[in-house]
Amino acid sequence: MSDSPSIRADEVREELFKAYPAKVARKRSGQILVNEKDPDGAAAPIAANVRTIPGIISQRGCTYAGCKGVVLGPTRDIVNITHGPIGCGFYSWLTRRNQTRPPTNEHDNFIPYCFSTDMQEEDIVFGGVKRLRQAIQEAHDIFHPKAIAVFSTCPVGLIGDDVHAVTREMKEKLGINVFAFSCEGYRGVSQSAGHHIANNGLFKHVIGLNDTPPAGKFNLGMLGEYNIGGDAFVLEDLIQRCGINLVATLSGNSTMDQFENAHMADLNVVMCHRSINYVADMIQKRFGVPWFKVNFIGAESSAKSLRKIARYFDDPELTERTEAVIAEEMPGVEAARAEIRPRCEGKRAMLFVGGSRAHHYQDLFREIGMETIAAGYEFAHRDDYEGRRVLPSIKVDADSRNIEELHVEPDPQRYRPRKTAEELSSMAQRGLQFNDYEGMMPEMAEGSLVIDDISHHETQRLIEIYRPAVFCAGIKEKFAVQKMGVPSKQLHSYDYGGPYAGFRGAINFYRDIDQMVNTRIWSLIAPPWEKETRPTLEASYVRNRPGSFEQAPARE
Ligand code: CFM
Repeated sequence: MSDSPSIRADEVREELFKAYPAKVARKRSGQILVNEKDPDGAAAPIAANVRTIPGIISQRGCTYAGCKGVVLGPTRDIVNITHGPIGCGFYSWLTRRNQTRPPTNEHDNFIPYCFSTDMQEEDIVFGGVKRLRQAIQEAHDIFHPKAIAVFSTCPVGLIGDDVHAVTREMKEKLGINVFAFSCEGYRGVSQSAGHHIANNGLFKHVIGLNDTPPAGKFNLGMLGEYNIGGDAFVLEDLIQRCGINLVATLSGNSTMDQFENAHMADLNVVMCHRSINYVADMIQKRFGVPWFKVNFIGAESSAKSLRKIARYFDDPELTERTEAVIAEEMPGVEAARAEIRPRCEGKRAMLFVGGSRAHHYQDLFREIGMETIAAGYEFAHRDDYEGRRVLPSIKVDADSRNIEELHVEPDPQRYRPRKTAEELSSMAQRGLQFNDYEGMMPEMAEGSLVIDDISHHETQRLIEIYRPAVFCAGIKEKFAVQKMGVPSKQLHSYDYGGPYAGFRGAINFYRDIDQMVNTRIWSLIAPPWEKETRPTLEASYVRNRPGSFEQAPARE
């Protein structure tokens, strides 16, 4: 292995800037940090949720993707119509592995379909509302769905089609819920803006429509879980075995009915903070449902999260059942760990993903003895890096101000605090932190690298210098990375693998990573730098500090 503890992160950081013009280097210097924490554990401020530098080759997606694909995409019984040229619909068609399981084949499942208005030049010139009206009517006549949602793409915003007027009109005409999202791709700096727009739209048009009290004794809402690779199936099973009733998930394996009833839960737990924190806050403000952050990625984290939920409901029987479930699951996890850990121990991982997983998956790597030496999000905000403690100090720039902030008040009839202020504060004193997320950086090692919106150049240099055992990213980077002789695990789609959530998921992950980092196949690929002659940072390590850095050897 070439992993050397003596590679200095500050030198690597400087190295990354070298290829850039001064202005670019200056901007990137705020987004690339060597993790340092002050005595009370607070991380240094990072520049995040800012515009990508044109031409830098970012991993990011667009606002439309965040709204249509991420938040609404996993729900099976809404017909989601992309209003725009066919490409936007086509490229967001079945590209995310959000699975769903309708109770029978007779139940609606529109996920396999791609609905688009297929705008043509004529529509761009004369306006596309006629076509949109027609598409909604057609979808209604053919599929008779419970609801239809419309998603605006860039040209729709540019020509000014009033999609909301059309959906209001069609809602009236058809007698079903029809609503639209102004989530044009350019609307924000990344897909993150799309999450916010989706959260707002769901809150305005869907959540709270059905006040039927849920049947369970302990009623839970799961926010920010999208059933990638079947994760939600694992979690639904765990939750049900503990004796908890899942009222709604936003939005893995979900239905429109669940969204309408989501405000009737007695507790909301948040998995992916970035994509759904707005809904969590708004439900709390209007309906009185408290929320806290959980993490079901990693066996230890899963056990901790289940116990946290049991503590909230504070019922001896529930606590007992929860402990029994954990006790059933743990031996399998421990056996897998005992086998795999010795083979993975000490190896190094890099994680550059989305707005949540670059943090959560560090727990899974830690469980098999692997260290995360560099990590970053594509589009997260400072609170996801540094924790929600920095929220008051985040400066809202023009791009964020562009996204509507809903003003939410307690509902005069339906606001029902699930716990009194005293109960909440006594729970907080006993370690149940509500409305909180500690962020990624405080949990990462001092001296590790944290990089926001990583570029292709930086990816390549990091791999050349550190030669990690695995590089976790997405499909855009995967093959470029593997051509350098380093395995790449997709943490968006899980490649063909998963589920990775919960205990069973942890075992799947250990096994997949074990195979990837211990296969001999990578030694058969000659990486480009082995042929390089120009002086490089890694070469200078060999020169200046003999023994501190081995030149990339063939992996044996
Ligand atoms: Fe949340 Fe996600 Fe993520 Fe995300 Fe995503 Fe995703 Fe992701 Mo890809 S909602 S922020 S916009 S956990 S699609 S399921 S894997 S980038 S880290």
